[in-house]
Amino acid sequence: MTRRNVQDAWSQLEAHRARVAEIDMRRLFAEDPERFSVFSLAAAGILFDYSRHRVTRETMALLFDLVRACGLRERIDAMFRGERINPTENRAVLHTALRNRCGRDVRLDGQPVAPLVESVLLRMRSFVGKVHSGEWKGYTGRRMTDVVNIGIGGSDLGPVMVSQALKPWWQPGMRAHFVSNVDPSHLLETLAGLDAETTLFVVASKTFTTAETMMNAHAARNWLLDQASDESAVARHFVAVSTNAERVAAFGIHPDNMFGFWDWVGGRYSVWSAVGLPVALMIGMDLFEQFLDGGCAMDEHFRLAEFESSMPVIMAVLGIWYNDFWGAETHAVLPYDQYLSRFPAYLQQLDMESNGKSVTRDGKPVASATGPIVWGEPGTNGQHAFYQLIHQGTRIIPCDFLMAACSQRPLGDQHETLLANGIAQGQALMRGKTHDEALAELLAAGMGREAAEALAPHKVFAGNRPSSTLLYRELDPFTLGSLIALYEHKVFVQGVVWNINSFDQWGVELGKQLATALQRDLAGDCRIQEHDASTNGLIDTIHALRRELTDDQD
Ligand code: G6Q
Repeated sequence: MTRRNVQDAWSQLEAHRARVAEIDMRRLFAEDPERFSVFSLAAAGILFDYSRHRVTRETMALLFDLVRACGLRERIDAMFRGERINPTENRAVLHTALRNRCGRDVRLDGQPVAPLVESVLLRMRSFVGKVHSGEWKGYTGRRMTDVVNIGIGGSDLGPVMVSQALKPWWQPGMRAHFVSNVDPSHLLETLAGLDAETTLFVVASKTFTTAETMMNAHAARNWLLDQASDESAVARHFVAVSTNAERVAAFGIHPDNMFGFWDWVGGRYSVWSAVGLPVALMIGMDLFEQFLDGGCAMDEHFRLAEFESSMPVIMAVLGIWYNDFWGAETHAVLPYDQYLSRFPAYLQQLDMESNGKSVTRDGKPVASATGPIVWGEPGTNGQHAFYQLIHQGTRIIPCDFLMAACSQRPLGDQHETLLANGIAQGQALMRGKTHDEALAELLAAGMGREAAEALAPHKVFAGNRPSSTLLYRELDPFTLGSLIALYEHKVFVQGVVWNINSFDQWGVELGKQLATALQRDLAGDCRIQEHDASTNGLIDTIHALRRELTDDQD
């Protein structure tokens, strides 16, 4: 990468953006009946349709020039080779090695990584097999039926999302629960429905120091011991997933019950590691490995495809196009697939924690807008809520529609209705409805001219609003793995273009530090004066409200 080349490519795009200011997707479709085949591609079980975007062949060519100028090929190779591409934490970024199912020779500091990964997968297989066969027994000799994952952030969002997405594949009689929030109601509401004799806790924490997870894990341990009355029960009911063996042992979990991973696996990229244990406990190891296979298939596509036919690269550059050249601030992820209902939340962490940065890799202020605000909800629900703004609001909001051709749970025509709605939304965003069309519709429906003219402006849809559609046969483990890897690589490519470190997350630190300090003040009852007026005022009010409640109860 040279700064001049990047600047040239950027300037070319700015000039092009000015030339295509009036670009009109309706016209592009009318002029080119082949637009779908030109602007779509399939890889690793996913069809990606990007024909409904404000792009021409020239736009795409200039965007590919930009990623070339940014040295994308070298950066992809560096990541897969295990170079320390996370400089602020001095770490390699090798989540791809966790799903390296095609035997690439991946080394870290000269040592092969595959044997480490393989040994943990084998231990997971043995453990999962014992739980499913009933060989693994609780303190009263009963088999485990309920798995409670205790973790937060990257040690929660991946397992939650993937477990939920693969629910049709759950082993009969097994149920998964997830506790993340330090709000005690999360743990207590979860435990309320559970039987300690058949509940297995998975404490997932890379560091094993995260306050929320440790507090919940200790409380869960007490809950178990209240019923089991014997410390030895902990070994039957608690396992850990961590990189920190010492802390796990100090908690009282035997090393045999710990599943390790490594500092080269970032939290939000860790569902492929032992952090995926709750998923494996739900669907079994064979299917968990199919999930890894799907991730690997997308990795191979990303590693080997030309940029012009690389799905992650195309997704990434489209995001750059709207984010940096059209002023889009958000990106909506809209699964027409109820099993993906937690996918937007998962992507929020993946994308916003990775690319929510304002300094470059060498610590200088960035020159352009970086990561978008990612949000979304499943369709069709969103249509009855916030789609109004996407269609008729003043902002440009690129959308991803995700949908399965085949339902896991068919019921009458409902899946057809779901798909028809998903496709129609992309069509409506692209086509819009002109004033003339709106007026003609109203007149045809019998409305008088004056009333129709008054109403017509409210019925106009500007259209020309961009969306991609991701279509797959069904949401099986392989496809889900491929889908997640696709978004991971999209985020990576965008980070390369913005020249930021997508793999650290220092922005979460300050709040944690301050919370630790405030906890002491909250616990006391003294008037607080040492903070800013807002903080003092809030803490004093909490004290006063608590006094009020106590007085009322007395
Ligand atoms: C993810 C972040 C963060 C992390 C949590 C939990 O990339 O690092 O979300 O996963 O803070 O951390 P532990 O796994 O160490 O408890």
